[in-house]
Amino acid sequence: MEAVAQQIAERVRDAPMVRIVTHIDTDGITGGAIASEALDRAGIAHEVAFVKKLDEPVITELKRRGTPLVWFIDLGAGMMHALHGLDAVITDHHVPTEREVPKVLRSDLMRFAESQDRILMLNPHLEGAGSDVASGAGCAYAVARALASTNRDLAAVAIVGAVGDVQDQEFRRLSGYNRTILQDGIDAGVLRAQIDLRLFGRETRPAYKMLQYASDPWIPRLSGNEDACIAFLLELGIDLKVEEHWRSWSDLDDGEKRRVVTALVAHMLERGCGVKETERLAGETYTLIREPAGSPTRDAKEFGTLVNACGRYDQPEVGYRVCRGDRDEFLGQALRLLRGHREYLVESMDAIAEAGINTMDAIQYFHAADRIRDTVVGIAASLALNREGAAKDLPIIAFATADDGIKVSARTTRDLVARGLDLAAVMQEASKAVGGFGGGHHAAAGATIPPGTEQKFLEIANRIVREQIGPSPS
Ligand SMILES: [Mn+2]
Repeated sequence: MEAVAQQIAERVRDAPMVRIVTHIDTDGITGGAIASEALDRAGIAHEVAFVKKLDEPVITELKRRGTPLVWFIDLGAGMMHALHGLDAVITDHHVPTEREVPKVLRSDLMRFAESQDRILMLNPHLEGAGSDVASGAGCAYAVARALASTNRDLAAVAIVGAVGDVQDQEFRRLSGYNRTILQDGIDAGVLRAQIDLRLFGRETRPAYKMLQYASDPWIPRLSGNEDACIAFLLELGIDLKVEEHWRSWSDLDDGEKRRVVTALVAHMLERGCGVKETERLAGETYTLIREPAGSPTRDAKEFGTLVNACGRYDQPEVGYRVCRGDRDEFLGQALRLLRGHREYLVESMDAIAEAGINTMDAIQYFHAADRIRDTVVGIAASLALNREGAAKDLPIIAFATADDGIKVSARTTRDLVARGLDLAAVMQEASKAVGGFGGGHHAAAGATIPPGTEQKFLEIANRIVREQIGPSPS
């Protein structure tokens, strides 16, 4: 790994000018911040550009500009075939589209390949590893680390990128190269990893709110029920408030936390939750220990959500500035964007209620048209699926209008994935059939399709889902 990153670092060090091109999600923004910080520290001239996706027009423009070296982060792997003629390095963890990766030079945890052009790529897939062993930010961090060992403090932001890409979700802890990054961060005194409740909002939400918004796992009678959450904690003798301050989960002492976790486990098991589901309450959590207690940048998951809100509303630079250390103007702006995002989600739920959720025999769907922006429709679909009273036995498919067609987002539960549902395959196949493209993960996937093909797309998706999961057990 180190040797691989070293070669990219040398390439970067020799360049008179580097153009960083990165994605607008948390992973891309954190990766851009790591790369830029490392280049600044090394005195290497560079610029940072954020793109929603890397497509032909973006690549054509990069070629036209003739920048000495382009550094792609969290993207590029899917466009290898279109990059000929560019001088570029790629730190990405997406599946490379070009199968015949030209000349593999090294075998390590990750491999580094050199194509006929001067394109170097660092990507876990070249080693047969999955996407989850490192994020785009993590791959960028590897290069930063190779530029100077003193860049280990950047591990904190790299972990925010990994968590932002939910790489800790499946196993409730990070794995692969992410663990090397984590250890670097611990050694550098910027990170702490500990087993704790995994629910969102450990630092900034009142503890009862954290329970109320629990969705992974869903806690029967508590999720979505404010009064029940307050009563639950009061019965355990937890003080909810100290003077005017609502205590967050991080404000509770170890004894209080133990009491709550023990009671939550019993609560879930008594209400028929499986052991596997109940276990999801706890997992490894990541704290940026140099950030002040109670701040939105202290917990990696909360930090990631903050940064993501910036990208979703076309302000990736704001999140980027926060990642670069701004705790003043840009943090304020980022918090406003996050608040706006939460309000937008509430409005999105209203838009879904108005549009209505329709049902086919194997799927459910809604069409938000231009009422929900394409960068948010996926979360809106998740929320609609996780709402009290929602039908969880069918995957949900959502449509929204985008610049380049109709954006499709699909979400489902872990239960259906366990029964064989693979939404990535559904999105890929159904979109291809109507002249679009798509992919993603088993439980969360997306596509872009030409306007007017929605009905045909739905029919095909419905058929594939039926084939994957078979007849309903009921
Ligand atoms: Mn990523």
